[in-house]
Amino acid sequence: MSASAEPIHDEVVGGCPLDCPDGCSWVVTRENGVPVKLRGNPNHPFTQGGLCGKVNSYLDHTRHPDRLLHPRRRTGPKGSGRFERISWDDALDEWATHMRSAIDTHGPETVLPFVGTGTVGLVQGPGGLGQRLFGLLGSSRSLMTICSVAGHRGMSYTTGSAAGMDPADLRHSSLILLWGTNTLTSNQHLWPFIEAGRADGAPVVVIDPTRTRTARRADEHIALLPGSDSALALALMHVAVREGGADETFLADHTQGWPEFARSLDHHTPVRAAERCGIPVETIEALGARIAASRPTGIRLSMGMQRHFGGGQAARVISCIPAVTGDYHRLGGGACYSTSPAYFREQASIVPPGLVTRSRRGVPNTRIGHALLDLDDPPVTSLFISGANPIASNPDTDRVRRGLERDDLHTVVVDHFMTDTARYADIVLPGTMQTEHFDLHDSFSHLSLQLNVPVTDPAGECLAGTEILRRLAHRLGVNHPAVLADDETLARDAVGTPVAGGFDELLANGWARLDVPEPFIPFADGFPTASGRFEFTSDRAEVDGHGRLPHDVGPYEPGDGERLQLVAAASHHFLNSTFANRELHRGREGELTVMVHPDDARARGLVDGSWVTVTNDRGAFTARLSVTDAARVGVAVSVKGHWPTLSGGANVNATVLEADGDMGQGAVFHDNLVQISAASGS
Ligand SMILES: Nc1nc2c(c(=O)[nH]1)N[C@H]1C(S)=C(S)[C@@H](COP(=O)(O)OP(=O)(O)OC[C@H]3O[C@@H](n4cnc5c(=O)[nH]c(N)nc54)[C@H](O)[C@@H]3O)O[C@H]1N2
Ligand SMILES: Nc1nc2c(c(=O)[nH]1)N[C@H]1C(S)=C(S)[C@@H](COP(=O)(O)OP(=O)(O)OC[C@H]3O[C@@H](n4cnc5c(=O)[nH]c(N)nc54)[C@H](O)[C@@H]3O)O[C@H]1N2
Ligand code: SF4
Ligand SMILES: [Mo]
Repeated sequence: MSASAEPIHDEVVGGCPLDCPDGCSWVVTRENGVPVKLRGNPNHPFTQGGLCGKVNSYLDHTRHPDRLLHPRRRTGPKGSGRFERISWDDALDEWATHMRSAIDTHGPETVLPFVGTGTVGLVQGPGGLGQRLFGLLGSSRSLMTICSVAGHRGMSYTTGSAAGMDPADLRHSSLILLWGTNTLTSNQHLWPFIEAGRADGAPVVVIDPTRTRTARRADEHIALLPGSDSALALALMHVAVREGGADETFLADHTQGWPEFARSLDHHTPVRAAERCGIPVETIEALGARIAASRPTGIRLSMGMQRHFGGGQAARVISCIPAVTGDYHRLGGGACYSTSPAYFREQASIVPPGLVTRSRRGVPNTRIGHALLDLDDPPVTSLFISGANPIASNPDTDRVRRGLERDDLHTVVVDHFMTDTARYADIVLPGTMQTEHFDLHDSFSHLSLQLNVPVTDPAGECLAGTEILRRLAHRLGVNHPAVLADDETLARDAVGTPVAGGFDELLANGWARLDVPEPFIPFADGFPTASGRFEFTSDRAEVDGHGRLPHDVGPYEPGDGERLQLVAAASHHFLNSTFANRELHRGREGELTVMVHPDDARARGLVDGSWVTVTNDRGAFTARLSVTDAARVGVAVSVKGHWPTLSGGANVNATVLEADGDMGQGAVFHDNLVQISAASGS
């Protein structure tokens, strides 16, 4: 072989686009300009060189034979999946023509952009994509309620920010509480930091109704009833105070309303909580005493525990624990729900203020059924879905489906695959993947920004979401420069000043730590609340209808001794419904399964391995039964993400209630009573 035939290799740093706390930085190796290898960035302090089992094969994802490569127009009934190939010009002309006539007839709020979490990039994801164009048009605004809003709202009343510590500082904790998080599945790059804390003597306690793979690796697992976290946390503080764990100096100097809150704890005895949580009194006594004695306690709470009717209040209550013990001021102490508020400045600037305010009607993205079936002033008649698969991921599939079936609704879906949702579109457009477009990423578990530059041309005729909307804007006659800005400009606008070296450092390194102190003791100079103190009492919460004091709010559907509480959280091998159409991932994950405790199976005459029907008055799905004490009595356990069309027609969300949680109209995915019986014919 001649020397000139030697392949040329280069490496480009980018980042994972997925809605995962870890926000990994990755390195793509190219051979003669073609991506051939993908690995975690060894220089990134949180990624530490590894990705995850879901994403290692991402380059295969980009070349998957089922990938959408051309625009398509539907030729069969909605849902049939029958489409024909059309040109980009035809697709965009048809969309623009329809949207203009919808706006003429009903006004701009008839347009609903629904941008999901397929990518959470600040440019291509829900924070940025289309915000400027749709803001300028005055269309309805999609509110990101589906994931984490209740917890953020709950903590805003006490600490003022959900970024209550750097999760990596759990390595400095003396006691580690993993509260409603399946870390080894949905936040796995945090695990080495937890192990480092454990190696230094910190016990790891998992508080989760299910014996997850994380719970199995912990020193203690507290399997409380779903939706009872506030009761547990209040009782733990009751015990910790009684055992002398209150830091009176911190409480006097840095908090508001402590005497009133302390009095309210009197009622929250371990005996009372034990009954509400379905756990032994001794468990609560022992953990309360441990919290009193351990300086500091580090709490990683996560989204699972707030997907309940009382979820916002639960986050508010749990955030009180490190205030009682003064641990917010100690390295390795505090409560971190999400580091995303640490990035607040740049998220705010992706949409110039003048372009946000023209949209008046906010539509929670958990309530797409309601938006499509109930709104009539004006009705939604022009729907744009990008990066979302509501037939798989939204509550109450039947309502979502009926909404999408409406004859007078024009739907455009941008995705990578013909998802269950795309089948209902009038027009399906092929979007670029992460190796093909420009983006910028924050994280909800660490403190750096990741830049992603395209490393290859788009597959087929795929276009980035931003480019699709620029082309649509031209056709709608919208020529505002902020709307037509290119992707790099959007990213530059978004960065503002939060990294020390600015955008150029990001361009050079692919990632940069936020310009925040190291170590990160977020409340060392005061809490970002109205008083500057930690607010046990909150006038604002009272005005908002959430009570002056943090308190216990029960589930919407509490266990009734007969039906089971169904919790369906993150699967290990899918990311929401992403990858759930891939053989590799489906093979590892297995079929849709529901776990129940042996006592609950016996009471219903159900046999391990048989097919069962899981029902309530909202709908039903069929699953394989696994009889195991990993599920506690009274609770059924499944996972989110299976595609209904690949799982017998329905997944868990057929049974989930489409309703608002207590705060921020958050989702109530895990607040769900079901009946389980043998599937007919089995
Ligand atoms: N592999 C994988 N990783 C993911 C995802 C995925 O689908 N797969 N999804 C991503 C997304 S979008 C998000 S938002 C995060 C979500 O990840 P998490 O924030 O961890 O949320 P969940 O997976 O919903 O639930 C986590 C745990 O909470 C428990 N839980 C449910 N109800 C309660 C309760 O009332 N109290 C307590 N204490 N625990 C409860 C569940 O049993 C579950 O083990 O993960 C991200 N990472
Ligand atoms: N039962 C139950 N249901 C849940 C949850 C639960 O805990 N339990 N969790 C909820 C949570 S936390 C979330 S965040 C939601 C997630 O729900 P969604 O936001 O709907 O996420 P996905 O279902 O993964 O669908 C994302 C789609 O985006 C596509 N995609 C990926 N990248 C891009 C891109 O760059 N451009 C475009 N146009 N498309 C792209 C993917 O192919 C995929 O089809 O699900 C919720 N659903
Ligand atoms: S899904 Fe999460 S863990 Fe996996 S590569 Fe992406 S950010 Fe990292
Ligand atoms: Mo999420």
